[in-house]
Amino acid sequence: RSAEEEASADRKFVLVPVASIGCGKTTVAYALTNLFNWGHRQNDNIPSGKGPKARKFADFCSADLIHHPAVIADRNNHQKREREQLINDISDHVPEARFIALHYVHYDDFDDEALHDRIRKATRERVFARGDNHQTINASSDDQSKIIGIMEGFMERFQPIDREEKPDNAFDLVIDIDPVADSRQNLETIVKELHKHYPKLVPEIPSPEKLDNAIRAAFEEYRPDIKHT
Ligand code: IDP
Repeated sequence: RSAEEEASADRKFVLVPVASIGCGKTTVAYALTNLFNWGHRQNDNIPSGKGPKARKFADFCSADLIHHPAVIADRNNHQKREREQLINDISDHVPEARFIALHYVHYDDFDDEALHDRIRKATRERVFARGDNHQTINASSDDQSKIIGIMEGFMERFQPIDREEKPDNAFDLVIDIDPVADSRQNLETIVKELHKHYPKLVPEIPSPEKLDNAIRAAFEEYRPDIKHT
């Protein structure tokens, strides 16, 4: 293909959060969808049933790319094997897809334990404030220690992005974001980075008022579609 064809080719983007529970993934995903009308797939909304759930999740993401330039693959993707599965399964259907990581940084090469404590504090506070407004975690009725246990599991299994090695070297771009920061701030970081690297996808940075409104609407809309018992 000529350089011109390459430049005008339809690009398809998959935004891949890499996170633990309570980092604000779904809130930011709603806000991005409000701003840009992209696809948004929530792993927690896929009923378990016949066939592997991970494959179904990837297939739904691929399907969204038929009508949207971008989709947010909303699950924790905190392990390399999950990222590899997602990238491989979507690429099978959408070979031109480009992958962008929304990396909620859990390791900073400085004092990881102190960082983990800050993340624990912030995410627990958010999850317990969320109460039962979630598909699988009922923070006000379930035993607190059980929920803390589930959240710890994600923290312990978390594998940071390694840009040099497979599978993370398949990411076109890695956007580092702060799990402890407000979702409003993280939204702005993401939008600015996307605008800088993909001006066709994000032709202009929305005004501060638009970013505020998108986050406010995300908090209001935040109601799980289905509830697992
Ligand atoms: P997750 O998808 O990463 O698990 P969310 O469900 O988006 O995280 O957020 C967890 C809870 O924290 C939700 O109740 C959400 O409304 C709340 N939350 C998200 N971002 C913020 C924030 O910036 N400040 C306060 N609460 C927030």
